[in-house]
Amino acid sequence: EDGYRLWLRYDPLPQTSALLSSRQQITTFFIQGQSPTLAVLSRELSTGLSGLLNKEITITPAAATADIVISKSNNERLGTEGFSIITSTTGRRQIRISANTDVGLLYGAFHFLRLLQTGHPTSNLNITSKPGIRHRILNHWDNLDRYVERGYAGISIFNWHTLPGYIDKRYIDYARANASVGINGTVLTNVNANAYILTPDYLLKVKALADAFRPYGLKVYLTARFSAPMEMGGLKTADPLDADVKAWWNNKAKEIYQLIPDFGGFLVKANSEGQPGPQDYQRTHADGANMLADAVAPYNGIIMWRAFVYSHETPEDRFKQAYNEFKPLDGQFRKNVMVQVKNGPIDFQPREPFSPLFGAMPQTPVLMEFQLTQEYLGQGTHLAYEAPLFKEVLDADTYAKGKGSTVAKVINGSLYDHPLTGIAGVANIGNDINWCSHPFAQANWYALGRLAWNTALSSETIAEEWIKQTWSNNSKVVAVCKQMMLDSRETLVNYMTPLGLHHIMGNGHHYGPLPWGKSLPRADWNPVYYHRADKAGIGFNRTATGSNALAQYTPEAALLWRDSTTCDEKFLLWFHHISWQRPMHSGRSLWEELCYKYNEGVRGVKTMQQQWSSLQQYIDTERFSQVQQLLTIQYNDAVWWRDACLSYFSDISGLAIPAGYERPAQTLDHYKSLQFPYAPGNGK
Ligand code: BDP
Repeated sequence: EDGYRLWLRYDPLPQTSALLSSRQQITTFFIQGQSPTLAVLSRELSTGLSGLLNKEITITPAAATADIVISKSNNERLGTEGFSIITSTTGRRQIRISANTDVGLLYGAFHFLRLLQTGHPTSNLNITSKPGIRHRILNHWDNLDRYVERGYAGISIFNWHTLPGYIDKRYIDYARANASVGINGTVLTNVNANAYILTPDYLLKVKALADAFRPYGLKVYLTARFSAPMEMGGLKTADPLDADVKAWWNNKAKEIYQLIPDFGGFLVKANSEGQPGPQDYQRTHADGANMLADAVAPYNGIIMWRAFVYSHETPEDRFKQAYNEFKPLDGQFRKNVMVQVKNGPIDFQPREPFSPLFGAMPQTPVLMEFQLTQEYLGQGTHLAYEAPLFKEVLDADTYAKGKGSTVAKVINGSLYDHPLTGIAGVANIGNDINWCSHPFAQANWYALGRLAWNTALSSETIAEEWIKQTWSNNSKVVAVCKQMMLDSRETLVNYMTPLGLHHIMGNGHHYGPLPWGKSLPRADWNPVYYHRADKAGIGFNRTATGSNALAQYTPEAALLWRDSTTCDEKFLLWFHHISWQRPMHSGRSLWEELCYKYNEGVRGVKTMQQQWSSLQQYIDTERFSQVQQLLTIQYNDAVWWRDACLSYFSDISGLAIPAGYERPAQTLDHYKSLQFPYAPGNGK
C-alpha cells in the first residue's frame, strides 16, 4: 500500500448491514448512451463496485432489469454539472443516477462510489447536488524543466519531454482523482511563467494533455507571460494597448483554440516579484487583463488575473498593496476576467485574516486562491490539514452588504450576483509514488475539491470522508485520524506563529524559524519587519495609529480587530503592537501566553504521535511507518521552532521563560547559526 491509489482504493468493504444490503441489491448497471466520458464512467463503476462489494458487477444493455440506471435528464435545477441519485421503489428497486450532461453523470457516479465507500446505506437515497462554484481549479507551479516551485513531492507529473507521444498512466489517474472531487480545471504551468509554453511544439503537448483530460471534465489552462510577444514574437513592446501586441495575442489565442477548442484561458501574474506586466508601459492591470480577455473571448475563454502584487518601490505596508492597486480598478474589467486573490493579505501564512479585497470589488468576480502545497506550513514533512484554514476564511464575514456577507458568498457569486465564479488551489502534487509526499497531504487536495463544490461542508465531514476512503472505515481509525487532522492546523500555528505572528520563517525557502532575520534587501522580506519586537512589546500596529491597514475592511469587519483589548487573540499581533506585560484573556501576560502557546504546539505534536501509534494494528505497515517517521521530524521541528523563537524573543524582551516550561537545549547563537542547505529552494 504505497498511497498511489489516493482515496479511490475500492478495497472490499467491511461486512456491515449497510454493505450487505447494497451487496444484495447491486449486480448490474445500465448506462444510456455512449461517449468518452460515459466510457470512463462505466470503467470506474465496474472497478469501483466490483472492488467495494467484492463481487462481479456487470453492465447490462437493459435498463428495466438493471440495479443502477445512469441516464440523462432534463432537469434545470441540476445545471451543467449537477446530478441526482435516487433509490426508486416504484416497480423494481433501482438506483437512478441522472444529470443533464455526461460529466454530471460522472460526478454522480463518483459520489455514489463515495457513499458506498464511506459506509452509507444505498437503499433509500434521495440526493440532488450541484457545484456552488463554476471554476474549480488546480494551479500547478510547475516549470517546463519539471522543477516545481514550492513543490515538495518530487518533480512535475507533466513530462514535456515524452509528450505528446506518450500518455503516462499518471495523467489519467490524475484526471480521475480530480473528477472524483469535482475539480474541473487545471493550470499546467507556473505563475512565474515561461513564454515557451506558447510555442507550437509545446502547444501540441498541451493538446495531448487536454485530450487525455477531456473525458474527465478537466479543462486545461496556461499561464501567460506578459512579455511573450517580445520574447517569442520579436515585437519591440508588450504594451497592451499596442495594435501589434493585441494582434499577436489574438493570433496566439486562435492558434491555441484550433488545437484545443475547450481551452480554459490564461492565469497571469503581472508586475509582481519581477514579472513583466502592463505597468511596465504605464498601463493598468485592467488594461493588461482586458487585452488578453479580448483575445480569448471569441472562444469563451477566461482570464484569471492575480492580485498578488506588491511594488518594488513603495515603502507602504505590504498588507495594503493589493487592495490599493485593485480596488480602484473595480468596474474596469471585461466580463470574462476574474481577479484572483490569495486568501490573506500577505502570503499563505499558517493564519491570516481574510484579504480585504473580498467584498471590496462588487463589480468584479473575485476568485479565491488557496495554497495546498505547504510552503509555510512545514512543506512535505508536517501534518497540517488545511480545511479548517480554508473554512476560517470562507466563513469570515466581510459585512460588505451587511451581516452575513461571508467570503464564501463573495466567491460563489451570490453576494453580488456574478455568474462567473472560481476557486483555485496551488497544487501539492508531484511524481512521488503517493503524489503529495506526506500521506496526509492528499487530504488537502481532496478538501479543495469538496469545498469548491460545496463551501458549506464542514472540515469534520470532509476529513471523515477522506479518512474512510484513504485509511479505513474502522471507527477507531476514523475517530483518531479525524481528531489529529482537526487539531493539526492550530497545533502548527502554535509552534510556528501563535497569537497573530506571521512571516518569521527562513529566508527564501520558508522552512524553519528565523525570527531574527533582517538581512534581505527589502524590508518586507524580513521577519523583523513583520513581528516588530522590541524591548517594550511585539506586533505590527495596523490600526489608525500605525499603517491603518484596518481601514481597508468595512467598519463592522474591522471592529473584530480594531481594539486590542477585544481583538480575537488569534489575530492580535497581526494588528497591534502589544506590551509584553499586557494581560491576556487567560490571565497570563502576553509574554507568558507566547511561551504557553509555543509549548502547546510542541505538546500537540506529541499528542499526534501518540494518537498515531495507537493505530498501528489497523494501518498497513508501509503507510504507518511513513507517517510515524514524518511525525518524528515534525516533533523535532516543533521543538526547534519553540526554542529558537522563545530564545530570541526572550533576548529581545529581557524576560526569562517562566518556570515550569522546558528550557531551550541550546543558546540563541546556536539557533542563529543553523544552516539549512537541504531545504527546497524557491525556484526563481
Ligand atoms: C509566494 C512564493 C513564490 C510565488 C509567489 C506567488 O514564495 O514562490 O511565486 O508567492 O504567489 O508565496 O506568485
